[in-house]
Parts: sequence; structure tokens; C-alpha cells
Amino acid sequence: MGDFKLTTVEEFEAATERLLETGKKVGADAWQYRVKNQTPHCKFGEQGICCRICSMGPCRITPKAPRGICGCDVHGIVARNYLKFTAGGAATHSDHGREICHTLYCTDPNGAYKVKDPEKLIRIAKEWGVETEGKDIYDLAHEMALKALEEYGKPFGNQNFIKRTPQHTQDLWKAQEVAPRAIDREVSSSLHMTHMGCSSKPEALIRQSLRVGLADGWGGSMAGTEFSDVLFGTPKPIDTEANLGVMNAENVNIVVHGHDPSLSEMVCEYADDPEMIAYAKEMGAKGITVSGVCCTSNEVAMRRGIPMAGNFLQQENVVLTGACEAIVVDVQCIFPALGPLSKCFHTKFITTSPIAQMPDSEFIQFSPENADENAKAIVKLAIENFKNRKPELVHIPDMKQKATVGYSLEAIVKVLDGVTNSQVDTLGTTKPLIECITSGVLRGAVAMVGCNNPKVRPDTAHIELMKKLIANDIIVVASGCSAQAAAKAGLMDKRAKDLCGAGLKRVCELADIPPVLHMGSCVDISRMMNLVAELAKDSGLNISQLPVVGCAPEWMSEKAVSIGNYVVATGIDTFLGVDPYVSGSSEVAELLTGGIRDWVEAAYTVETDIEKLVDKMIDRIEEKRAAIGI
Ligand code: MSK
Repeated sequence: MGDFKLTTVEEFEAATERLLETGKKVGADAWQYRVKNQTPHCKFGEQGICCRICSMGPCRITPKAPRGICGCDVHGIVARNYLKFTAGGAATHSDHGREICHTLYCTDPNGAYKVKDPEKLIRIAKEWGVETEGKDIYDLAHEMALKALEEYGKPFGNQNFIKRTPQHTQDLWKAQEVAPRAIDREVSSSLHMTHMGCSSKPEALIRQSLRVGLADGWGGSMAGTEFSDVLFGTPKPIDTEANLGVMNAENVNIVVHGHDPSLSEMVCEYADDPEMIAYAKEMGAKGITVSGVCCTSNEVAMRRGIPMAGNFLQQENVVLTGACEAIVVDVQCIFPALGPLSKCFHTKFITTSPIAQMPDSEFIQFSPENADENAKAIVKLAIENFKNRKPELVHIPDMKQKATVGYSLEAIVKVLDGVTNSQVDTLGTTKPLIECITSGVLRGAVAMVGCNNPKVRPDTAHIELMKKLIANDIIVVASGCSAQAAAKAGLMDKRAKDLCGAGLKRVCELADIPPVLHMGSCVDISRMMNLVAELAKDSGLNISQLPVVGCAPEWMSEKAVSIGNYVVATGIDTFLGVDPYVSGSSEVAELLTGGIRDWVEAAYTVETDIEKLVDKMIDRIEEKRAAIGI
């Protein structure tokens, strides 16, 4: 292993403490303090038993008041809240996907956005039955963008992408009435069902939660992922670095944060422009460093090797370094706290989307039409802000790890197949991976996803679970802030193979991969869905029979619940480390952890003890192996 060593959570925390000291000097607030002010949390909210969907209430369920004013019982209230939460997440992911489709519609060979992966565009077009022969690639891009946008509002039929699943899954979804229709319809139907005086039957509300989740995973998120690849290139393995030490005290530091790669791609483009680099030097810097936070970071890391400064709960830390000239955000997972915090430093907090507007920010509206001009303006603004740095406040923790990222489904198939797949209209095969699993060299796979949450010691659950899984020959695919936790710790360094069991170590050596594979951002969990669908079709098994589980040990957002619902509804048992506000209803909790298995062949496990959580996942994988006789 040489001098390779994982970075520990204790080391992360010591670095954060040092940054909080700087923060105190300038009167900065931080989430660590706000958590203290917000705890203990409201018990009614925590259990999901508060209803405020009409103005007769709010109604709170207690032993003395077992029904709301309208007569709804606790089970109806909890299930309604759960569906609303899911619909919020599905809407958010799907709207991100919609923006990507719009950007695809704006592609132009001479414009800011081009088609970078024409083969993938042709492959999807053929899959959707669109004629490709003799068509100009930009005409095809515009036609496919329109078709993709129609998926949001089509009056009849189901999502196109569900045809990627095995026939068994499609039949099951149809029989259980969860096959996703138009994306916007599923979100609207969910909000209609949860309106005062509509559904209060837990079964109906939970069934719709699965359906709206599927509209996200096999609809909006999948469109986001697939057409981002067409626009910006399908990720391939690429080396990068992770943690705050990727920021450079001598350079202009621009941090991109959020989810939509349309903005960050352009910012990266201009930060690389010799004219901009020369300007930065003129302003006294040695160059320009772009790094990222959250899923925007995952997007540009996977395609460009842009380093990852941190994940969700590190977003304030990048400003606390005192060396951040601009934090440029698009949508989702952005703390409004960045506004007041940036005012304590010289940092420019730049919001760019009408969807995510915040006080104390500079709003530079970004659109495909003005992308060039505005990305350049943002980079210039950051450069010109370099002179305003206060050197006495600058401290960048000397902490980073190497990581190899960029494992799209196409890349995984290619590295594990060991041969180049030169055909443009087929994906290749997952058979080598299946052989590793059936022979027992690998026991199975875990999809680790999701956020950080102060309810869990940040990053600990992600890292500790991954360490134990790989030691047990279980390969991990990761996305979102979970992937960044792994990268920061060093688990995406190929040298981490020495932490694996003998079987996984051998696979890592032969395929030259790290034991934890970075599959991308939140919307890219759709890549994981495509992977399991391919594994099922190539093995002749149902998805639910594969020794594969999903896990979100530190999740926090509505999007994460939507993800959980589509992962479970796809037939993958899903393990959560944070309760989704359903403990107030025995009926809803039972449905989610058991009853839905009769509908979709998988269910949730909620376990807040990390040790128990990982053991339960390993047991589940072994049960699945035993059930199929491997
Ligand atoms: S960014 S949704 S904190 S994974 Fe996608 Fe991270 Fe969760 Fe946001």
C-alpha cells in the first residue's frame, strides 16, 4: 500500500474546527451552531403526524386527539406527508432533467452548447424508434429534445425509458398500477391526491409515492443523465482529487455548487481560457482553480477531472477558507446561509437560476442563450475579486486524496468487459460482472447514495459502511455526496484495493479500478438503474433476485426520498440511516418496510445504528445469493 492511508473523519472534523475558528473571528454563523438551536426537533414533525394542508388546522395527532378536524387519522396524515415529500423530490429532479432537454434543444454547431456524444444520441434515438439515417446530428438533437420534453406531458402511455427494464418488471409495474405516466402528471396527481378532501388511504398514497418516484428515476432523472451525456460527453474513468486541499491559495478560486452541469461546464470552459488565465495573473494570482461542491462537482469531476472541494455539509467550509473568490450556484442543496456567510469574507455568492434565488447574492441569470457571455462575466468577476482577499483569514486545510472517477454504465461495461465495445448501437454486456458475482469472487453490490445529515456524524456512515462492504467482497457504486465522502476518505484511490477482501481486490487489480466506483450525481442514480436492468437481462434473473441493495445512510432531501421510492419500486431493497418521518404511523411504516414487497418485490429497512445497518445489508445480499443457489 506504500504511503497510502485513508483520511479519517476525525481529521475532517479537526480541519472543520480550525475553519470555524476563522469564522468566529469574523462573526460567521455555521450549520454546527444552527443545529444546536434547532434541537430537540419537533416530535410531531419528526413522526410525520402534523397536518397543515388546509387552514382549519394545523392539526397534530395525540392520544387525546386521534383525528384531525376533517377526521383524517394518523395513517392518512403520515402517508399524505410522505407522498408530498416524494413529489417534491420527483419534481425537482425532473425539472433539472427538463432544463437539460431545453439545453439540448438549443445546441448549435456554432453555439455555446454542442453535441459531444453523437453516438449516444443515436443510440437513444434508435431505442425510441426515431429514424436516424442520413439525419444531421443537430436536427436529430432538436428532434430528440422535443421528444424528451413530451415525456413530461404526454397525454397517454408510460415513460419511454421503462422499456429498458426486463419484461418481468414492466409487467409487474403494469399489474400494480405503478408504471409511470407523464412526469408532470405523476407530480400533479400526487399533489391532487394529497389535497384536502382527497386520499387518506395509506395504500393508495404509498402506491402513488412509488409511481411518482418511478417517474423521476425512469423519467426525469434518466433524461437528465442521458441527455447531459449527449451534451457534455459520457463520463470515462478520469483522475481527480477530493477535499478542501484542492483549493489553491495562490490562485483565483471559483467553486461551483448545485446540480445542473449547463452552468458549471461553461464556467470551467472560461476558467481554462488563456485570456482569462492571463487576466488572473495580471490581478496578482498564479492561475485559476475551479473546484466543486455537491452534485455539480460530481458532474464536472466525472467529465473534466475538476477536483471536488467537498460535499453537502462542507459547502460553508469552502467560504471559511477565506480563499474563495466566488461560489457560483445553480439549483438544489444550496444553503441560504451562503449569503450572509460570504458577506463575512470577500467571497462573491453568485446565484444564476430563477429557481434558486437567495438574499445576499449577486444574481446573474444564466440561460443557454447567454451562457457564453455570462460564464465569462462570472469568471471575470471572480478574478477581479482576488485583490479583495484578506490574507490573514486565508487557511486552506492541507487535506486531499486522489480519486479515479467517471464510471458511467458505459465505462463500467467497458472496463469489466476488458475489451473495447466499438459498436455505437449496443451497450455491451455485463456478463463478466455477473460471472464475478455467480462465482462468489464478488458477493454482490451496494449502491451507496445520498446526502449528509447532521443527524448522523457527517460522512461517518458512508465511509464506515463502504469499508466494511469492500472488506466483505461487495463492490460499491456511489453517487451524490456519498461518492464525495468516499473520494475524500481515499476510497476512490485505486490503492484502496488493499482494504478489500481477496475477491474484490483481484477484480480491482484485473480491471484496474478502485473498489468504490463513482457513478455521478443524484440524477445519475438512473445509471445504477440501467446497470441493474442490464444485469437482470444478461443473467436471466429478475432485478429483485440480484444480490444488490441500495443504501442512503445520511440522506436529508426530498429528492432522496423520491430516489428511495424508485430504487425500491425497481425491485432493490433499500436501507436508510435516517427515518423518513413515518414513525408516527404503524400502518405506513409497515407498508414501507414490508407491505410494498408484495407489490414491487422489495422494501425499505430503516436502521440508525450504522453497524447494524451494514450487517443487515450483508445478510440481505447473502440471503439473495442463497435464494438463487449461488
Ligand atoms: S447534492 S441531494 S445533498 S446527495 Fe445531489 Fe448531495 Fe443529497 Fe444534495
